[in-house]
Amino acid sequence: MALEKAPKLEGRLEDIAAKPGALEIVTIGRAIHWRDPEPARTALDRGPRPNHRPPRMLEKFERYPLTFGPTPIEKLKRLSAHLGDKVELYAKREDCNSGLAFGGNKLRKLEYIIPDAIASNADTLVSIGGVQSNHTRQVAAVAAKIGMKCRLVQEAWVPHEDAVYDRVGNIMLSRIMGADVRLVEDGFDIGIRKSWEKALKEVEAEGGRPYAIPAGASVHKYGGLGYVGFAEEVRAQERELGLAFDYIVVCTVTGSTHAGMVVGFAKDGRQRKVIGIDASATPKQTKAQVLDIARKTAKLVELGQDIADDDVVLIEDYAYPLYGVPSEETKQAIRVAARLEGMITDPVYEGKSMQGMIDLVDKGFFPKGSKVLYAHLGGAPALNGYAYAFRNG
Ligand code: 5PA
Repeated sequence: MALEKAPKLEGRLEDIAAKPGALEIVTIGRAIHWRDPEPARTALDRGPRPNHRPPRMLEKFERYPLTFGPTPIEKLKRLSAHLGDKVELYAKREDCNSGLAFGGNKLRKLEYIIPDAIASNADTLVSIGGVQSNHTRQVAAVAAKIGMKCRLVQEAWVPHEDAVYDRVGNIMLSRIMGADVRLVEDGFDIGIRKSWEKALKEVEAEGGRPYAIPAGASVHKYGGLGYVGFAEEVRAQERELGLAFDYIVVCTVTGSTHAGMVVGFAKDGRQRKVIGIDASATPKQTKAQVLDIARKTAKLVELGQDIADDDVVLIEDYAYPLYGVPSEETKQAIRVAARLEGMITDPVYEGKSMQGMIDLVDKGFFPKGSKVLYAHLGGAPALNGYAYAFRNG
């Protein structure tokens, strides 16, 4: 079959090339390529777009844009109706926040961490997670995008049924993006891990310049900032939409997503309306980590008020049977959200917070008429590792 001819664009290309900072045309054979003569002037390098101004609480922090901008909020009309229209459910689609390897919550966090990585003169991002970690996949994508190397430690956090669990989904994407992926046998723990510290030393011993990003980008000095920004973004969207959310539902594991929200929503007194759904199955440790990150982040952004123990609301009832293993109820919640809204949640994180939200609506936890915002934090690629669980849909 004949190749399609290159489109005739000469006239238009001249116009484009005349503009300052425009693309330069390079002809190689018959194909026409575009080259940016001033890489520092691409839209992303120029920094936030006008509709993506830094949230006020974060003005003093440097941000490296990795996301499209404010994430959409959509009404979950059919799911609300299915639950008897007792409350109005909405979703903020953090899962659609970026073109970087399917996006997700870590990109919002990494926007405030990457400037530090670049300033440190590192050449390798080093991070850790389970075999199907979404976080490590997003670190791999960012490393590719900014031209750094990436070393990932993938621990055996989850007992699994699928033979290809360590070949598909997130880990496959990280491999495709060129990350150096190392599997280790250690089990689940959200704390600082020996295997990760070892990887940092190894990269150094090999002559590299590592930059350390802990599990979930959480226990990092800037790990909580991204989700402070989420709260400010929600406030701006509430003004536009002419409504206010009574509750925000968030899945919690390594803690900086929830912690950032607590600090961000403390600004208008809504921190206890952030309902964390634990998916770690080690809730004591997770809650302590959320509190610690929230307190440090509050200082960092000069919130001007203390974070109390009770400001972190973490519901422990839905993480069973284990981290990374979906219960029958979690699988059912995934099907319900998929069949009523076409919205895909995963068996490790969002399926559990979806299950939690549905159950809390059923139980009357939210007063009648409440507006509940479900933070959809991503994670769908992991579904590929759970084909057996969904073999019949
Ligand atoms: C993750 C985390 P926190 O870790 O900030 O509490 O976020 C929980 C969470 N939803 C919620 C999705 C889709 C997530 O990926 N993922 C981790 C990973 O390694 O992917 C850090 C655990």
